[in-house]
Amino acid sequence: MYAQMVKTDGKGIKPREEMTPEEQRFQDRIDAGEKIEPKEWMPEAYRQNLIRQIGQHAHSEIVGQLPEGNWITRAPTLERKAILLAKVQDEAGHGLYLYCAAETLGVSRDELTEALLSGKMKYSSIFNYPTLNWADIGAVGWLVDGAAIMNQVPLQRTSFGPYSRAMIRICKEESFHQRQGYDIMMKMARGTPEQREMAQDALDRYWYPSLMMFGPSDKDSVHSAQSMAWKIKINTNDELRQKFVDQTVPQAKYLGLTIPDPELKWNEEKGGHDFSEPDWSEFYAVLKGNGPCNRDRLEARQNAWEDGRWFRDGLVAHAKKADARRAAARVAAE
Ligand code: BYC
Repeated sequence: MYAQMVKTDGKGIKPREEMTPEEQRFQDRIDAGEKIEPKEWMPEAYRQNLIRQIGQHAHSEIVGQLPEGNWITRAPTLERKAILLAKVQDEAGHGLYLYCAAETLGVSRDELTEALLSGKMKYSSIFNYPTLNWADIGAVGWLVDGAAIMNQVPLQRTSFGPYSRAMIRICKEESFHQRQGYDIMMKMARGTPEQREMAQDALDRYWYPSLMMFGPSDKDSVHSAQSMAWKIKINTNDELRQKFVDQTVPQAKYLGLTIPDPELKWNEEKGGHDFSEPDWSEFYAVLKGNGPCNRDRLEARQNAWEDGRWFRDGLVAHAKKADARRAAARVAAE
């Protein structure tokens, strides 16, 4: 209901016998692990689905700068400030790699931005939660970047060449981001009783929103089946959420913090933890625009877009003049 219905021929995955010979050849290439490059033939629904996922991923990187940017001026030391500044700058770079990858599919960055600002395209639900204090910056790095890495490492093997190559670069930087968050948490968790309390409170508030980052449970995921058949996605939402929980539990234990889930326990049989699902009604409310910070985040992007208009116009005017000069020089030389 809240999904952009990218048409996959009506009923999800098309059976092989209903595919055209071109579609069959395309699927064979995917199954053989080949990368698809921008100029090559691809089904229109594959192209649209990629634009949707890469575009939303790019928007998440850009909007994701806002909650952390909020703390650059208030970082507790010069070193923490420099580290946070570098991290936020990295996120801008990630957004740019991803917008470039999306552009190779024939959509412009202006179109993607307009779709974000009009609410047609989403960005990750997590960035609609506020960063109230310095411990939240630790929790964002540890949990949010930790969840992002869990999702992004397999995406390095995604079938679309430019997306896969962007993910390889992004993943290198994300591991540094996660470690800087964990380092802040370690300082706080081993600091004064008040600092420890702040670290626990940040974990309490960020735990379930971080679990929501992986998307709805598999039974409610609209795009997973087709996206996985096309290797746009490599794992299901629930598979990655489980891996994230299993990875994070010992990290919380090491910090001496408690994950806010009384149901959390090791399940020997499945070789993973049992845990409580997030409140999905909250997730859908956030997706509909009713999270704590949705309005602020979009307003900030809208203002940035308007404030930058003179600069974009200047660049286009400059490029046009340079083209005209080159054309005139060519004519003169003939
Ligand atoms: N937030 O069919 P489903 C980061 C939407 S941040 C908002 O399962 P799909 C970073 C979904 O788009 C992480 N919307 O979808 C870290 C769909 O609606 P539409 C960004 C969500 O695509 C620190 C509908 O719900 N990472 O990197 O198969 C600092 C149904 O879901 C969310 C990526 O974007 C959500 N959490 O699976 C800065 C990774 N979850 O589009 C930045 C790439 C679901 O039809 N993306 N929805 O309107 C993916 O791997 C997949 O798109 C998802 C969702 C796993 C997120």
